Amino acid sequence: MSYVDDVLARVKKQNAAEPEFLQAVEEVLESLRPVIDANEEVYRKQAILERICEPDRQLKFRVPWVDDNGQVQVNTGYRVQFNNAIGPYKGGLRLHPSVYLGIIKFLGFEQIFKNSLTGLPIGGGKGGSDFDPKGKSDREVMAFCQSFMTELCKHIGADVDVPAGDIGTGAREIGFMYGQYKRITGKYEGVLTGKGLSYGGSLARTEATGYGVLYIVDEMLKCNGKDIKGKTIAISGAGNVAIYATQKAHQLGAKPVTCSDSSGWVYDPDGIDVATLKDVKEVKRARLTEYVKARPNAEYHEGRGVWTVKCDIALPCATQNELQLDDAKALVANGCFAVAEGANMPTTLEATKYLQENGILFCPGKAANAGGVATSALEMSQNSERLSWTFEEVDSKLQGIMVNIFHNLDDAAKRYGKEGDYVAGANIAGFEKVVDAMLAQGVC
Ligand code: NDP
Ligand code: 2IT
Repeated sequence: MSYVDDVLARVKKQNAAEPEFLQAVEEVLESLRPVIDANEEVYRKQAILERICEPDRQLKFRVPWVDDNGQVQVNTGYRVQFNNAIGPYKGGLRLHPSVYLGIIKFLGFEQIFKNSLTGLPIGGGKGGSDFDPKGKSDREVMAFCQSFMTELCKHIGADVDVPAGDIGTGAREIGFMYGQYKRITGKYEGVLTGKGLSYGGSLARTEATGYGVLYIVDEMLKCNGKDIKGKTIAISGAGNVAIYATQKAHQLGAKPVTCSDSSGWVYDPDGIDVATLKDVKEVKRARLTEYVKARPNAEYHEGRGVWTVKCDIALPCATQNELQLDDAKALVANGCFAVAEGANMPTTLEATKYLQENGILFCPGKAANAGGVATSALEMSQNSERLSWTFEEVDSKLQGIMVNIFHNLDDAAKRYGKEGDYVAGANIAGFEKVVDAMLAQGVC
């Protein structure tokens, strides 16, 4: 058996109950085959793939907190510190009832390669809890965040592991966690990113992931002789990534016409109105039925279906495996020509294969949504030098990083005879830097 097949079999056996983690590993290892084949002897002897697929450590802990009725609630907290070959562990905290170890491991694994692609010195990690912030009072969210950080603070630090936001963790949660970290450790340091502007946050971090998706799509289209101006875009999700992807799409002259949440989706033929969407989701924290009340031409549909809308470009920005084979078929049939993943692993393996085989320009999440973590790394730099940069400075660095990522993955794909396969390109380019650092640092 080839080295890749050996390791895949081992990972499948050891992690059989974690389908999302296996999916992420399979995608990466399959596309690394040409690199591994070219270096098989060294990599096998050094057990590079076994080491990269096994987290440095996985923390799992009890998070007890008291609800508004005086009842004690218990959630499970996680932090997976996956790989710090090129920098301190870095990655978000997901708060969602679906969270279990397999979700955090898949996200942490993806983060290794994504963070490497940014060109900045950050390793891969991820954390979170099965706590659901939806429907909780601010006091309950604070109680949870304080309890979560009471344990997590023992394992993180500005030069050790720097968590940030993800699904369910926004500015409010980061603020509560930062306050608790400071209170317990006495340290005022850049231990979290996505902080508020009054206490060390970076301008443009809130917008960065969504803006970054559009910057890389713009570059991908340009390099393929196309223009984003005037294109219709279908976007899923209605959270941080989706909102700012929508905003930047408008700014670049495209027309984003959809958004969605876990209950249903909206089609707005006049183009999604960002101010209304922000009011519904960021201020009222309400369902999308509220959006259509304010926009009479818009339609609300229960359940899934956002990918049935006719569009030129599709940007899945909600969650894993939300774009499946049937959705991919509908997109192709409707003339869509580009897909970029704002979310982490939103496209199933079969759907990705179908899209690529049908000539769709497909930009994978570890490249397309890397603008968020890249700007987090810029927040870390500003914290270290105790300065803050202007919005324009951060935004222009972000643009440069996204354009650079695209060319790195384009070049890596070409070097291995896989021109236009940006999934392979992203995995190869991300892997090369990490493996170089691992080999240089010896067996660890
Ligand atoms: P938010 O919590 O701000 O928004 C998530 C959105 O996705 C909400 O509209 C939510 O709907 C929807 N959603 C979540 N889970 C599901 C589900 N199971 N089914 C259907 N819809 C769902 O999160 P973000 O926007 O920050 O994150 C979105 C994606 O982007 C995630 O995959 C995240 O890992 C990824 N990402 C985020 C980055 C960031 O900087 N925030 C950086 C890079 C990637 P509802 O409110 O109904 O749950
Ligand atoms: O998936 C991701 O890259 C994030 N949730 C952002 C991580 C970060 O550290 O900013």
